Amino acid sequence: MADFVGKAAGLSISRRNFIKASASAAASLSLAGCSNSLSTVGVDAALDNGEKWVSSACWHNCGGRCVNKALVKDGMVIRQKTDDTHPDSPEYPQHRACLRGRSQQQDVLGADRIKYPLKRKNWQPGGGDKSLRGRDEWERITWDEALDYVAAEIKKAKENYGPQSIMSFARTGWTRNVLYAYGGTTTHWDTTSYGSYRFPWEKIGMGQYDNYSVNDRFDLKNSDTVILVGGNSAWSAPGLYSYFFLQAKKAGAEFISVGPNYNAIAATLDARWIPVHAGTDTAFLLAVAHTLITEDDPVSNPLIDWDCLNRCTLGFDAEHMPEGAKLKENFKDYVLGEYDGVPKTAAWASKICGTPVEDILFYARKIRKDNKVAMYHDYAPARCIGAEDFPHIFATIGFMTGHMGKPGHACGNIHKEQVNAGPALVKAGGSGLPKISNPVKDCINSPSLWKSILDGKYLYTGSFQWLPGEWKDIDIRVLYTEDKAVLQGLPAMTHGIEVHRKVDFVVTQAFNYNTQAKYSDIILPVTTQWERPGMVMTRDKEAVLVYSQVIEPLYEAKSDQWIAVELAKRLGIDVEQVFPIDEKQQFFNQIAGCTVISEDGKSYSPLVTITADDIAKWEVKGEPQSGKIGLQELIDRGVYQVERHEGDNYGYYAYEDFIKDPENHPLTSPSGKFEIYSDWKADTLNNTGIANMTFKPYPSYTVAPECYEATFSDWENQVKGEYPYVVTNPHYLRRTHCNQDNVPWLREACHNPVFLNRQDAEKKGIKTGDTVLIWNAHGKTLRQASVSDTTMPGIVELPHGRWIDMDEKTGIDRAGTDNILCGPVASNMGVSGYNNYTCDFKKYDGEPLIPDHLIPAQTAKVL
Ligand SMILES: Nc1nc2c(c(=O)[nH]1)N[C@H]1C(S)=C(S)[C@@H](COP(=O)(O)OP(=O)(O)OC[C@H]3O[C@@H](n4cnc5c(=O)[nH]c(N)nc54)[C@H](O)[C@@H]3O)O[C@H]1N2
Ligand SMILES: Nc1nc2c(c(=O)[nH]1)N[C@H]1C(S)=C(S)[C@@H](COP(=O)(O)OP(=O)(O)OC[C@H]3O[C@@H](n4cnc5c(=O)[nH]c(N)nc54)[C@H](O)[C@@H]3O)O[C@H]1N2
Ligand code: SF4
Ligand SMILES: [Mo]
Repeated sequence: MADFVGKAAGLSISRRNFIKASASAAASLSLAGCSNSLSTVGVDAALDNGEKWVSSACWHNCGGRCVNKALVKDGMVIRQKTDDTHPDSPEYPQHRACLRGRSQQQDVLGADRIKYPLKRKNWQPGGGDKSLRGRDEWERITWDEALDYVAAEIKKAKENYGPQSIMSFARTGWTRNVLYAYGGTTTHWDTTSYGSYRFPWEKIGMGQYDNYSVNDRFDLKNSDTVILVGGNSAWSAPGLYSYFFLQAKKAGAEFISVGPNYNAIAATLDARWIPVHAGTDTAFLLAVAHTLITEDDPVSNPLIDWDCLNRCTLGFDAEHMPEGAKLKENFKDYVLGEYDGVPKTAAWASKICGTPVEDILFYARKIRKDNKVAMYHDYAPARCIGAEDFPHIFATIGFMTGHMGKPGHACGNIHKEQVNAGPALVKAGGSGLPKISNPVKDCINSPSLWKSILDGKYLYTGSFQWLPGEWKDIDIRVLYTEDKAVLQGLPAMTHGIEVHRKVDFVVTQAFNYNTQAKYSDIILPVTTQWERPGMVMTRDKEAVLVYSQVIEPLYEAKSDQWIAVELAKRLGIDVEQVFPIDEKQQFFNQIAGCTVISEDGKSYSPLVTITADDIAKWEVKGEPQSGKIGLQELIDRGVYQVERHEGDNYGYYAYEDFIKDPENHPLTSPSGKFEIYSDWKADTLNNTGIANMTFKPYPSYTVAPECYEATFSDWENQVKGEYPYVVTNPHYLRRTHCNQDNVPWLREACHNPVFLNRQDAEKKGIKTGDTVLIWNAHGKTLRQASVSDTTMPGIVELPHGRWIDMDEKTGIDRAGTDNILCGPVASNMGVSGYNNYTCDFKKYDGEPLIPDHLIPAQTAKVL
């Protein structure tokens, strides 16, 4: 198999053409789906002998799910393409891949693939020289040796210190299931994508994260105004989401973008920019509420939808308080300053959020009840320390102005594909594997995870339960990482590295030499999804993707499940209990279980026609069934998509029934209404002990431990402190988190600078291209500057996910790694402050950085 990669070097896409194409895509919109130039269907008519297009997975956690195909000849990939299964149209759009999907071949066939099981040179059972983790050399070992070592270390930890001394990190969790069956492991809980939306907001009547809180995509064009509060779909949700916005733009909608930068989607849609410091949206929206309350006149200037507010909510004013409220306070009087003497005026908010007063007034007047407005947010504003009340105030504003439940009006989240909200029209089947539960209850909140392990104690608040905090001892001995990037992806990486050099044993399953692998003792090489039987993934609500095996496993790589099974055998676990069926059967079950909605929009029936011959050919267990597409046709197409048309039965308006008739269609809160006042919320947040902030039962403004206000040493007199800038971590076009960071084409197309505001940079004599040192109390990192006016003054945008490159002598990371600077700081809900931690920066006087694409790929040095 070794010459596979040599052969693949002759891929027929030229690097120059790829870079040219993807750089211009990045500059304009970054997503293939928005250009109509690629609407040719059936371009592969003239395939050479032996060539075959195979539907190839793009499986990372980006939010998109696109059609990617690999042209395979003699077992080798020679080209990629995207969706040409049908002509493109707004009603029935193609699912075109972005630049990352189209470069997947460079990830799968990368120089950094782990070829064999590896053992760190200075590792000995028990740890060896642990300080060399992350900088040691590697020795090739056999699979038997590797698995025996891993099993022995796990057994030792469990026997000597209990199963809670093993910490497992996994997304899918095949090996984790084995470890659960073996006695369990400590885990962590992380608000990740959702920030403060991870809270059970359904208890006050809101949908929780990733619910369908807005309308079907066909309704977008009915809005006159579309507001995006912290969303940049052009980078962070490639695929159809931006394409849907373009349809609304064509239909005449005006766009407004609220956030700390004028981002790519705002520019594409020619949106009006309302600048808001990161982490201060709650203050901004409180001032919007103040403006609505003080300017509203039901007759001469109707801004507020009093009918909606009075029928559907509790806690807005003294006349609509919930029974038994502990605090005799209501939202309206708080906003007017009745309790603290501070009216939450536009001038008050402007000092906090940096938004000009006239922009706040403009926003409030624009969302008046009679305008057709869709107010959307992605979760970036919720991924801030102290963003606890952002979801509550966002929905409160929606109910105040009545923008929900009817055509053209919406208020809610549009994370990933959720801008096309409503129940899925086509669904994937389950794999048929059993769920294994974890007997160990220890579960640590992410921001404090590494520090807790170093300290040997942590604050237990349950797993996403926000229980009253209780300190517990913890003694972690083994770190087992599967398909998560915890060292790279969690806050406080400096502590993370210390932890990785402290524990007895670190093992990682990895296909490339990523950060987790680098800081391990044993690396178990896994196959990528291109080397496995296949998988079904869902896309937006209109499609399922079916990916097939593209190539044979490279080198000695094995699937995660194979590893899990082998480990189970060594740990004495009954394999049948954890993996009663093999990977091919699991793939088959996912396909056979796909269901599709009927044209009346009511019932679901099997999607795929499966014959007795198919079952025999696949050598799986199953029953013949009839559906809308044959098994082989589905495999060949790689996608099944429900065709939409205006007036079809798949429309959806969030909150429609509730707004029309709240008594008979109650929300999920105890009162059945949307609770602007909730004692449960305040009590839960105020008792976690994670931080000492005090929250009110209604949305209010609170100052967080690290945030914009913390950039001042004297807030009253506006004197800046030691770390005068706020950092945000945009999810960057070049990567999905840390995935594909090493792909040469992507590195050349997207340079991964730190984005700085022009005035801020000029004050420090920094120009675009200069190497900049960025630092704070948690660490130091370097990046090349990109200076412009699209970043607000006071904001430093450091793209998320760059693989660490720590200079051990200086303690400076040369990669611009976000979590070197993002520290172990959280507010009461345990939200990671990915978008509002503080820093300072200056022009670096050491050796300047060279562009990432000129740096050789990070590979394991095998002796
Ligand atoms: N500072 C900062 N930190 C952040 C964020 C931020 O904005 N700022 N964003 C946060 C968010 S929103 C999220 S969702 C998280 C994401 O955090 P993670 O989910 O941990 O991030 P990924 O980079 O997707 O990690 C996936 C890892 O699994 C590996 N992998 C992929 N496929 C396979 C496979 O089949 N088998 C095995 N064994 N390994 C595989 C990849 O190589 C990669 O190392 O990061 C969070 N971290
Ligand atoms: N290319 C790429 N796509 C991805 C990912 C990736 O890593 N790379 N990750 C995927 C995942 S798991 C996630 S969670 C999503 C994340 O998706 P998003 O939350 O949309 O991603 P971000 O890029 O962090 O932020 C979007 C915009 O919000 C702005 N913003 C940041 N902080 C604030 C704030 O406090 N208030 C306001 N109003 N705006 C703010 C940012 O400046 C940015 O322009 O992306 C998904 N898609
Ligand atoms: S990275 Fe995401 S958006 Fe890009 S092709 Fe893959 S699935 Fe689609
Ligand atoms: Mo995320």
